[in-house]
Amino acid sequence: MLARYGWDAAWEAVFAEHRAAGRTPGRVVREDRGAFRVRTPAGERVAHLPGRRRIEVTSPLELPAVGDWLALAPEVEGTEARIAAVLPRRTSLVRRAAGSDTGLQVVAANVERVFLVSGLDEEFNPRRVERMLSLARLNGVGAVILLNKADLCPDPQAALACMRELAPGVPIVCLSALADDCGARLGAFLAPGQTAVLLGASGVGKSTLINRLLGEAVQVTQPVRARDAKGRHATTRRELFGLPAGGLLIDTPGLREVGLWAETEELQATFEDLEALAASCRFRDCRHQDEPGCAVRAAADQGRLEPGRLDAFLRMSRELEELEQKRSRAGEKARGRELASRLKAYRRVKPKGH
Ligand SMILES: Nc1nc2c(ncn2[C@@H]2O[C@H](COP(=O)(O)OP(=O)(O)OP(=O)(O)O)[C@@H](O)[C@H]2O)c(=O)[nH]1
Ligand SMILES: [Mg+2]
Ligand SMILES: [Zn+2]
Repeated sequence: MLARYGWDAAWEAVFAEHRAAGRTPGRVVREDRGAFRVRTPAGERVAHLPGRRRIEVTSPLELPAVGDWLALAPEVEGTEARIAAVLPRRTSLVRRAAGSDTGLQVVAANVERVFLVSGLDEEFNPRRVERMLSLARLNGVGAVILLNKADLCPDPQAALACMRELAPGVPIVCLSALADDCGARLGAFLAPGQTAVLLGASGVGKSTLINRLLGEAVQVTQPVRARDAKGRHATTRRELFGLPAGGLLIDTPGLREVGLWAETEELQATFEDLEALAASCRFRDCRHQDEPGCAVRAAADQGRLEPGRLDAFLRMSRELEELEQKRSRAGEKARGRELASRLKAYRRVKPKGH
């Protein structure tokens, strides 16, 4: 019954001690003002965190998020379920919360894949896609680029070509959520029991896509502004849906900004082409800004590296550096490191078949 929601033998093994204690597994499908809607073998339940003393929470990252598997305490007749524990995440998509310097947020837990959605009706913003792509990579979650609203674009092939260049090796799907058979186009990325999350600006068509895949209008959608094709933030909370075809898909509110969060070394790893060039820089710790003998800058000057890519890298390094400074200033460096190692630990536990 829970297999429908992604439960498997590996989860059962992790759950053994909870099973022995009489607890029930359940998956968070939605957060509701401090309470959680959880899918359990007995159907959907509302679950609450117990008093602070029962679960030690030192960071928002430890709170349940949509996609998490929980251990629920044995039910007392007539009461709502109580959350006893959050099972260790296989993956999590963590970002810096909008408008916050250091606050982190789990966008989705235990996802195999993230769809980075853009609308081809708005001005094409490759940098935004690049940032979302970095976010996915930094979190160790496989990305698929989804170019939606192909029906509104005079030349979808050009957009597709540009994207291919920007993101070599990343699968790209170009479609119209309104006109195309979305199940057929996305089925390969939504295998039964696997979970994916939709990420993108407001108005790009995330909820429209969910409704098409569900076969009914469950999610509210809203037309974009005629003036600039900006969305109106129709979706206000994250929610996980079981699709009729067997996959699981999480709808999210439109991103206002893509908050990166990572260690600098990890950022470098997401720019592999840059890293290869950097091996020839004179200084091992070259930051490719104004150091002499910088092979990266030389490549950009000679047109062997797209200047926009170097700019994006430098911008993100700066952002991460500032973030790191703020964290240490607030005396939170140690905690940041601890979180970083925990994030790495999550990533080490890869889902089976990946
Ligand atoms: N022409 C066209 N319109 C689309 C397509 N996909 C979505 N739309 C329209 O775009 C508007 C915004 O779609 P939503 O699904 O609400 O967008 P969203 O990404 O969920 O936006 P937020 O919930 O605000 O983050 C709606 O009017 C949809 O009908 C498409 O493929 N083609
Ligand atoms: Mg929406
Ligand atoms: Zn350099």
